[in-house]
Amino acid sequence: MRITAAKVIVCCPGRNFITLKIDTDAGIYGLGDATLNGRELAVATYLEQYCIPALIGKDPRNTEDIWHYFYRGVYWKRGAVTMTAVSAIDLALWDIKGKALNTPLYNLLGGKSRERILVYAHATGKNLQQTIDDVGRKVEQSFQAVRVQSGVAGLAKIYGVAKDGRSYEPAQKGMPAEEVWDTSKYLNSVPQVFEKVREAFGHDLHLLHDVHHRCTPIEAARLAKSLEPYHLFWLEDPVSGELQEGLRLLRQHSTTPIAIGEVFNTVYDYTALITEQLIDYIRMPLVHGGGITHLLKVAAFASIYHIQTGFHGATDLSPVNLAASIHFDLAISNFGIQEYMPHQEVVHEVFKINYRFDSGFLQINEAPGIGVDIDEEKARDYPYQTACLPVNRKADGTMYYW
Ligand code: GCO
Ligand code: MG
Repeated sequence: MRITAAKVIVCCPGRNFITLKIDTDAGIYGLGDATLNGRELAVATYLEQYCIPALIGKDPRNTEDIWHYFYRGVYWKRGAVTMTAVSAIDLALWDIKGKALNTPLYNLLGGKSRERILVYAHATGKNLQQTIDDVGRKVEQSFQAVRVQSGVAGLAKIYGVAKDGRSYEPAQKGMPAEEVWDTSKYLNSVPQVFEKVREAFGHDLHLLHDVHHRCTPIEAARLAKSLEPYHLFWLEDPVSGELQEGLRLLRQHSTTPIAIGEVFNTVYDYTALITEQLIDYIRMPLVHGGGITHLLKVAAFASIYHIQTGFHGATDLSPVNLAASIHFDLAISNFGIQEYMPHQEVVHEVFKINYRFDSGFLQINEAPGIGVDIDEEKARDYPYQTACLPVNRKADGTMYYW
């Protein structure tokens, strides 16, 4: 089998998505997600200018060799743009492999280790009451795990809290919006939120929280310690991702489980976090972390240290990534949980999906490969729109982490 053509499909059904489509002489094509929120066209250009010409003529079944061609073979390695392109190629090739063998992707990864995938939902509110109401809605929808993000008095806008009645989407049209941050107000507020949520919903519901990289190591240690009575499923990204040593301080002070890595791209971003057992869940998604080929190795490496997966699954990753994640989650033995934010309905005009949510879990059908298809004509109805993630400043104007 040979690769005969490949193209990048850019569309914006509610938000921007980049999809790589690889064609073969067997009449089979594969799809890979290449969406990098707010930097979409950088990946599209990388693929179009530097990868697609080199793919033509290669045997798509050689996923290992092709992965190394675009990773090891390239002098300028790693980084979000490069690795998202590598991921998209890898996902499309595994999609082709599954279709060629007429079997769902999970069968190529070891078969099923479980029948369904535990997911967590997002609950948000501008204040405590709204947040508790939203957790209640997720419980009614049968979610067994809920990530809780609440507004903080005195902060106008905050990561994770949706605009009234809308699902949360942090990217905004045009150049980055500016938000104002105050760690002290945040640290005082979060434990009170979890105290009330536990009071209202008891102790069986799994609760999660995302700090979004906003604490220094000692602040993160204080937060993790103060949340211990509410035994979170995990505390996510408590410190900035690039400072691996920061997690040591947190670990000395708290038993709250830690998840980290949605901004990581290769195993080299977190070898210390894994080997020193400074985290409990890895979050690097297939779409940014080198696809199936790399994540299989990272998940196996993490499993030796009793670390589980909890893949990033925000709506800025396309249905192709979510379906691929479900296959992966079904197959590996150290699966922990999957983030699940349902895409807006308009997304499903373009992407035809093969998974469904049922009673707290995601399930996938037996379509071969990854199993998601794209309607290219529909995609053309939704052209790209410039949109960026916000930036954050402290009240005195100092640039901070968003
Ligand atoms: C999450 C993430 C997202 C990111 C977003 C950035 O845990 O789901 O933190 O909300 O902010 O994916 O593009
Ligand atoms: Mg996060």
